[in-house]
Amino acid sequence: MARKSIFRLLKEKSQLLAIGGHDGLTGRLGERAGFDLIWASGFQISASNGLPDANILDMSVQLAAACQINDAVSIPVLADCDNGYGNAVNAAYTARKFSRAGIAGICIEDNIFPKRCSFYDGARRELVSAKEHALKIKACKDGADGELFVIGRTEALIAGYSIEDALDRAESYADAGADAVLIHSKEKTPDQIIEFARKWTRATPLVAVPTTYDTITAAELGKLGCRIVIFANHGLRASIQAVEKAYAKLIGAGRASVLKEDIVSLNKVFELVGVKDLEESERKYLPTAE
Ligand code: SPV
Ligand code: MG
Repeated sequence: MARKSIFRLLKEKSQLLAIGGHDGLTGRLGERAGFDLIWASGFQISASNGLPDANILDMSVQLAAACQINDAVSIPVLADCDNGYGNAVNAAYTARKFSRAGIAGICIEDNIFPKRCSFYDGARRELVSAKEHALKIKACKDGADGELFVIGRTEALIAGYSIEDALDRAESYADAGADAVLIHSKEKTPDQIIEFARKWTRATPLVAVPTTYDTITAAELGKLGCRIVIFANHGLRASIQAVEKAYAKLIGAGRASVLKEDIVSLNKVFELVGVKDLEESERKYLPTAE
């Protein structure tokens, strides 16, 4: 069955929930849990390479990870394409490559190149001008091969700008043709997002990433007009905690059975990666001994 587009899913459902992934397995677990989209998270892809989220990995590595997820799932993949890996020319090429690879959507943020993860401390964050980013979004829409859902993301609130500045930026990204606008915040409460959403008058849907303001529900964000909610990195963080605990137990006990209650069975892994299909193919296509 053909994979549904994000445009189509947004017509069918009032809200889409995305879960961060970085490879085929994390994508598949997200699909099985019932999420609508897999967010090919730059943060997670970087972390899974043991690297910070700072444009250290290049576009082709992010594309390969998004393709790995795309191949493992049948729901759409929404790829975090950071700042488009350069200027509007780089971003247009990014849009073409991701769309040709069958990735359903991309998200482009107004951080300068190289970017730094929204949550890292340090020097005042610099953004490209609203005009430059709006043109970048237009370049992505024009550069895509076929239907590509393009999210224009503003880091205005992350960079310490006012709600009004964030609204101005978001409006210019909507005017430039963004299919949705992601408004990001690193506050512990959702107040900024609530104020922004209440003042948002465009028809362009909003996207929220409730990582730090984590008590608000997706349903509450939906009432504010957030048609897409991205739980960006929770799989990664759950697995780091689980693996750290298991390793500590194992090295302490020196006996694998100590982890009986903490790990899935081998059969569960076999099932997740499709060993039944492998066996079926072997029966069908490999010659049997005479
Ligand atoms: C990511 O998952 O890489 C994101 C979301 O961009 S966040 O890390 O919250 O900025
Ligand atoms: Mg990111």
